[in-house]
Amino acid sequence: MTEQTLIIVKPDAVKRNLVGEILSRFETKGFCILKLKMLNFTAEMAEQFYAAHNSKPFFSELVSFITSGKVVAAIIEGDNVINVTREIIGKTNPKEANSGTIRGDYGIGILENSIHASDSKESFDKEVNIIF
Ligand code: 3AN
Repeated sequence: MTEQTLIIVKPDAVKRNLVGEILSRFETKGFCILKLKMLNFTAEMAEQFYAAHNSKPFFSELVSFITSGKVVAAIIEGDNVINVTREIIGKTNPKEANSGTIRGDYGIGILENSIHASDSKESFDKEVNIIF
Protein backbone atom coordinates (compact mmCIF):
# COMPACT_ATOMS: atom_id res chain seq x y z
CA MET A 1 0.00 0.00 0.00
CA THR A 2 1.37 3.41 -0.94
CA GLU A 3 1.78 5.56 2.15
CA GLN A 4 3.93 8.39 3.46
CA THR A 5 6.34 8.83 6.33
CA LEU A 6 8.37 11.68 7.81
CA ILE A 7 12.11 11.53 8.33
CA ILE A 8 14.28 14.09 10.07
CA VAL A 9 18.03 14.18 9.58
CA LYS A 10 19.09 15.30 13.06
CA PRO A 11 21.64 18.03 13.97
CA ASP A 12 24.55 15.59 14.53
CA ALA A 13 24.23 14.31 10.95
CA VAL A 14 23.61 17.73 9.34
CA LYS A 15 26.76 19.06 11.08
CA ARG A 16 28.79 16.16 9.64
CA ASN A 17 27.55 16.79 6.06
CA LEU A 18 25.63 13.51 5.90
CA VAL A 19 22.35 14.87 4.45
CA GLY A 20 22.99 13.67 0.88
CA GLU A 21 24.27 10.30 2.01
CA ILE A 22 21.23 9.71 4.21
CA LEU A 23 18.62 10.90 1.68
CA SER A 24 20.22 8.75 -1.03
CA ARG A 25 19.39 5.62 0.96
CA PHE A 26 15.68 6.33 0.48
CA GLU A 27 16.06 7.18 -3.21
CA THR A 28 18.08 4.05 -3.98
CA LYS A 29 15.41 1.99 -2.21
CA GLY A 30 12.96 3.33 -4.82
CA PHE A 31 11.08 5.73 -2.55
CA CYS A 32 10.05 9.19 -3.67
CA ILE A 33 11.00 12.37 -1.77
CA LEU A 34 7.77 14.39 -1.89
CA LYS A 35 8.78 17.37 0.25
CA LEU A 36 12.10 18.55 1.67
CA LYS A 37 12.83 21.32 4.15
CA MET A 38 15.77 22.58 6.23
CA LEU A 39 14.72 24.15 9.50
CA ASN A 40 15.58 24.83 13.12
CA PHE A 41 13.24 23.32 15.74
CA THR A 42 12.04 25.84 18.30
CA ALA A 43 11.74 24.58 21.88
CA GLU A 44 7.95 24.73 21.52
CA MET A 45 8.00 22.56 18.38
CA ALA A 46 10.37 20.08 20.05
CA GLU A 47 8.16 19.78 23.13
CA GLN A 48 5.15 19.06 20.91
CA PHE A 49 7.07 16.70 18.65
CA TYR A 50 8.42 14.64 21.54
CA ALA A 51 5.35 15.01 23.81
CA ALA A 52 5.12 11.22 24.24
CA HIS A 53 8.49 11.36 26.05
CA ASN A 54 7.82 14.35 28.31
CA SER A 55 7.93 12.31 31.50
CA LYS A 56 11.19 10.53 30.59
CA PRO A 57 14.43 11.46 32.35
CA PHE A 58 16.09 12.34 29.02
CA PHE A 59 13.32 14.71 27.82
CA SER A 60 15.18 17.99 28.45
CA GLU A 61 18.34 16.61 26.78
CA LEU A 62 16.22 15.52 23.82
CA VAL A 63 14.71 19.01 23.43
CA SER A 64 18.16 20.67 23.77
CA PHE A 65 19.68 18.33 21.20
CA ILE A 66 16.99 18.64 18.51
CA THR A 67 17.03 22.47 18.86
CA SER A 68 20.86 22.61 18.80
CA GLY A 69 21.26 23.02 15.04
CA LYS A 70 19.66 22.72 11.63
CA VAL A 71 17.70 19.61 10.69
CA VAL A 72 16.46 18.40 7.31
CA ALA A 73 12.92 17.04 7.20
CA ALA A 74 11.50 15.02 4.31
CA ILE A 75 8.21 13.39 3.45
CA ILE A 76 8.95 10.07 1.79
CA GLU A 77 6.37 8.09 -0.19
CA GLY A 78 6.19 4.46 -1.28
CA ASP A 79 4.85 0.98 -0.63
CA ASN A 80 4.94 0.10 3.07
CA VAL A 81 7.27 3.07 3.56
CA ILE A 82 6.63 3.45 7.32
CA ASN A 83 7.85 -0.03 8.23
CA VAL A 84 10.58 -0.20 5.60
CA THR A 85 11.97 3.15 6.76
CA ARG A 86 12.15 1.90 10.36
CA GLU A 87 14.24 -1.00 9.00
CA ILE A 88 16.47 1.37 7.01
CA ILE A 89 17.16 3.58 10.05
CA GLY A 90 17.85 0.73 12.52
CA LYS A 91 17.44 0.46 16.27
CA THR A 92 17.23 3.58 18.46
CA ASN A 93 20.62 2.92 20.07
CA PRO A 94 23.34 2.98 17.38
CA LYS A 95 25.39 0.54 19.47
CA GLU A 96 22.61 -2.01 18.93
CA ALA A 97 21.72 -1.03 15.35
CA ASN A 98 22.94 -3.33 12.59
CA SER A 99 25.66 -2.04 10.34
CA GLY A 100 24.13 -1.08 7.01
CA THR A 101 21.36 0.81 8.80
CA ILE A 102 21.65 4.59 9.03
CA ARG A 103 21.94 4.60 12.82
CA GLY A 104 24.30 1.62 12.75
CA ASP A 105 26.58 3.40 10.28
CA TYR A 106 26.40 7.04 11.45
CA GLY A 107 24.82 7.28 14.91
CA ILE A 108 27.08 8.53 17.68
CA GLY A 109 24.92 7.71 20.72
CA ILE A 110 21.33 7.06 21.76
CA LEU A 111 20.58 10.80 21.68
CA GLU A 112 22.73 11.72 18.67
CA ASN A 113 21.37 8.91 16.51
CA SER A 114 21.35 10.85 13.22
CA ILE A 115 17.75 10.32 12.11
CA HIS A 116 14.12 10.25 13.21
CA ALA A 117 11.35 8.41 11.36
CA SER A 118 7.63 8.17 12.14
CA ASP A 119 6.76 4.86 13.79
CA SER A 120 3.10 4.75 12.65
CA LYS A 121 0.51 6.50 10.48
CA GLU A 122 -0.80 8.26 13.63
CA SER A 123 2.69 9.57 14.46
CA PHE A 124 3.19 10.70 10.85
CA ASP A 125 -0.10 12.67 10.86
CA LYS A 126 0.86 14.44 14.07
CA GLU A 127 4.51 15.07 13.17
CA VAL A 128 3.88 16.34 9.65
CA ASN A 129 1.59 19.06 11.01
CA ILE A 130 4.35 20.30 13.32
CA ILE A 131 7.01 20.40 10.59
CA PHE A 132 5.27 21.22 7.26
P1 3AN B 1 12.87 6.06 17.98
O1 3AN B 1 13.44 7.40 17.52
O2 3AN B 1 13.75 4.91 17.56
O3 3AN B 1 11.41 5.88 17.60
P2 3AN B 1 12.00 6.62 20.72
O4 3AN B 1 10.72 7.14 20.14
O5 3AN B 1 11.96 5.61 21.79
O6 3AN B 1 12.96 6.05 19.56
O7 3AN B 1 12.83 7.84 21.29
C1 3AN B 1 12.78 9.12 20.69
C2 3AN B 1 14.17 9.72 20.74
O8 3AN B 1 14.55 9.90 22.09
C3 3AN B 1 15.25 8.81 20.13
N1 3AN B 1 15.39 9.00 18.71
C4 3AN B 1 16.48 9.19 20.89
O9 3AN B 1 17.13 10.28 20.25
C5 3AN B 1 15.95 9.66 22.24
N2 3AN B 1 16.14 8.64 23.28
C6 3AN B 1 15.48 7.47 23.42
N3 3AN B 1 15.90 6.81 24.51
C7 3AN B 1 16.87 7.58 25.09
C8 3AN B 1 17.69 7.48 26.24
N4 3AN B 1 17.63 6.42 27.05
N5 3AN B 1 18.55 8.48 26.49
C9 3AN B 1 18.63 9.57 25.70
N6 3AN B 1 17.88 9.74 24.59
C10 3AN B 1 17.01 8.75 24.28
